[in-house]
Amino acid sequence: MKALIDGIIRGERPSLAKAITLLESSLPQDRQNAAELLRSLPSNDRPTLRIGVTGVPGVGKSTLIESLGLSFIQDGHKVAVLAIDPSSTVTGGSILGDKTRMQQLSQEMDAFIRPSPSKGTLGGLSEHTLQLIKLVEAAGFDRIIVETVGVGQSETDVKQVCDLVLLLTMPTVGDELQGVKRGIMERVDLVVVNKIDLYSEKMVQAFSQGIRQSMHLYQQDLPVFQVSAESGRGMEELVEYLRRQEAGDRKEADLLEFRLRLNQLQKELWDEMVGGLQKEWEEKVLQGGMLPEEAAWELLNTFKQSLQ
Ligand SMILES: Nc1nc2c(ncn2[C@@H]2O[C@H](COP(=O)(O)OP(=O)(O)OP(=O)(O)O)[C@@H](O)[C@H]2O)c(=O)[nH]1
Ligand SMILES: [Mg+2]
Repeated sequence: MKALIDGIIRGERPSLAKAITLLESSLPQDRQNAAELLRSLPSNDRPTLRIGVTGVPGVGKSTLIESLGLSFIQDGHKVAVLAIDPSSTVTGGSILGDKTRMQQLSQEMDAFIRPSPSKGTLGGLSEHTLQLIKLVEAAGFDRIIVETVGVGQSETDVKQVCDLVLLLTMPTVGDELQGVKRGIMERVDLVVVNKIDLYSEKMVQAFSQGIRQSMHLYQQDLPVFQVSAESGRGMEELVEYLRRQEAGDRKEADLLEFRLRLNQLQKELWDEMVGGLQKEWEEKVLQGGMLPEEAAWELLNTFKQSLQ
């Protein structure tokens, strides 16, 4: 364990990979080691910035993140990208799509890209996202970008663990404003209009104006940027803005972590308890000495007596 932690602190990839496997494993022994690992990770004293990027599928999140990531690396930062992949909920595994899409970034020494399955327990975030963030921060990554598809509650979760949430959108035909709804707007910190290379200047301005107007309805005044993540147009202004941002209050993240740990602990306790007991009592039933109902009652009574 000590060797693993030292490896992580030195930012060594094999150690990081090993730790992630541990965090994502469901074997009881691994769960115990994962818990110990999380407990022993030193908290990072270098300031880190966690940026959540949310938006509907295909709006250009990965393309934007690649461009942002490369700029951060040029500034001397180490960049970790955690892509929450909702499609993998069905298959149970992560697709590698994003890794291949962020081709340039994934070749950088100072970048770490991790597609992460969304387990569904916390809406958009995988139950291990926060733990992953802590892990990469301990490994010296100081710009953490979390990619999530903006559906339903997911922004809420991103907001809980990130310092800054960026809503990515693009001009739409007609007057439907993608993602600009109450609830969502309340949980984002800046709006970025992407793919401006595909639309006329007039359309882009009208769309951005629409966003500003609906923000006013909710008494909000968030910065709105217009970019083409693909061609790089407008990216410099966005990067400049992000350079000035600092980590915010992380109370919510701490609370969430506490809740996660509690959940995990309860589950482990329960599994351990029920697992052991179940076996013993199942045998009594299977050997024909008892009916299942009798076994259940006797088990309950034994338990009650033990409390007295
Ligand atoms: N023309 C144009 N195309 C873009 C721009 N940004 C992204 N794209 C294209 O849009 C498509 C989707 O981009 P992605 O970055 O994969 O989008 P995403 O939001 O990460 O998609 P999911 O991960 O599937 O949710 C790709 O074909 C990109 O090349 C842009 O600024 N202009
Ligand atoms: Mg993507």
